[in-house]
Amino acid sequence: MKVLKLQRRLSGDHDFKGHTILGSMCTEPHHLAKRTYRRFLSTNVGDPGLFPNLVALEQEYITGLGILLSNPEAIGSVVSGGSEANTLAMWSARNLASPEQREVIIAETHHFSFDKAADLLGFKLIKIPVDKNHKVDVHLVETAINNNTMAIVGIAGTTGTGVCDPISELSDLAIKYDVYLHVDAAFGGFVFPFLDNGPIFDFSLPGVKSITMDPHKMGRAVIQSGCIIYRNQVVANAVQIPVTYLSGGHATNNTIMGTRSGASIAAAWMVYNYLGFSGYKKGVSKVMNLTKWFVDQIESIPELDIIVKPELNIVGICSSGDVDIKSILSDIREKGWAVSEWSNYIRIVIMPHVTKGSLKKFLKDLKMIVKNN
Ligand code: 0PR
Repeated sequence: MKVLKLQRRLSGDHDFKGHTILGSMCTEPHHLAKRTYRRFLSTNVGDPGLFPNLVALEQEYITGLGILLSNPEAIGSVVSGGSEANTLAMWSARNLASPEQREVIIAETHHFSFDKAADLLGFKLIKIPVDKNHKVDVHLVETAINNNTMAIVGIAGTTGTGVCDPISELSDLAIKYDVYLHVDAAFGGFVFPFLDNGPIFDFSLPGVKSITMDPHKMGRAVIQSGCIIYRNQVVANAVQIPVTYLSGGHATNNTIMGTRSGASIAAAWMVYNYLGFSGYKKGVSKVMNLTKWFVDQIESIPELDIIVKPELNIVGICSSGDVDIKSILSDIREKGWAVSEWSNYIRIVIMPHVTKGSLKKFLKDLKMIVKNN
C-alpha cells in the first residue's frame, strides 16, 4: 500500500519505458540484470570474508573485460560508476608520480569527474583544445608534457559527441615521455569493441595503464556499476589502504567506497555472460543502425545539421545557420522531451530503450518547432 503511494508520488518522473528520455547515457537494465540484482541485494564485497565467492566473481568479470580489452592479466574493481573509476585511476597515477608531478593533460571535452578528481587529489588539469573532429589535438598534448606531468587522459567516447581521441598516438607519447595514460571509455567501452571497424583504445597499446568502462551505460547492467581496469598489479597496488579488523582477516581496500554492492557485480556478470560477445554486438549494431537513420533524418531538415559524424550512438544536433538552437532546445523540452544541452548543440543518445517510433514522434515535434522558429 505504502509502496503504491510512493509510486504515485514519483510517477511524474521520466521513465526509460516512457519513450521521452533521449539524452541519457543510462538505460533500462537487461531483465536478467534486474532479477540477479534483486537476488543478491544484501551482499557487500566491502567485507570480503563474508562473500569470498562474490569477490572471486568480481575478478572473473574484470578478467573477462580485460580479455575484451586485449589484456587477460588485467585486474580491477566494479565501483559506483565512471566518476569513481576515473578518480581511482587518477589516484593511482598520483601515487606513482613524484610529488612535483601534479599536472594532468586532458581534452577540453572531458567529463566533469576529472574536475572533481583534480580538486580531491590536488592536481591541476591542463585542458587541451580539440580539432575540427572534436578530438584532442595530439600536437598540443605533446607540447604540454613537461617534468610536472602526472598523467595524460584519452577519452574513448566523449560525453558530448561520442568521438574517440587518437588513443594510439597518446600511447606513443606516454611511452616516449614515460607518463601514465588513462583511457576514459566509460561510455565507449561497451560499444567500440563490438563495432567492425572501431578505434583501438585498449591495452594492446603499450602506454595504456588503466581504463574506465561502465556496465551501467551500454553494458545493460544496473545503476550503480562502473569498472576501473588496471593494466597490472603495480598500477592497481598504487592505492592500498590496510584494513585489519574485518571477518576475512587482514586485507587491503582500494576503492573509494567501503561497503560495496555485490548485487551490482552479480548483475553485471550475469548480463555479460548471458549476452556474450555476439549479444553485445547485436545490441550495438541495432543502436548504431538507428543512429544512422536518425542522422539522415536530421540532415534532411535544411535548418539543422549534425555537429560531427557520430562514431557512437550519440548525435549532436546544431543549427545550419538560420535558426537559434537554444530556443529550439527550450521548445523541445517544453514538449516533454528529455534531451541534453551543450554549448551549440542538442545531444541525443540512442540507447537501447530508444525506439524508431519515439524518434519519429520527436522528429515531428522538432520539424514543427523549426518551422515556427
Ligand atoms: N566519463 C564519461 C566519458 C562520461 O560520459 C561519464 C558520464 C562519466 C565518465 C561519469 O560516469 P558516472 O556518471 O557513471 O559517474 N556521462 C553521462 C553524462 O554526463 C552520465 C549520465 C548518465 C548523465 C545518465 C545523465 C543520465 O541520464 O552525460
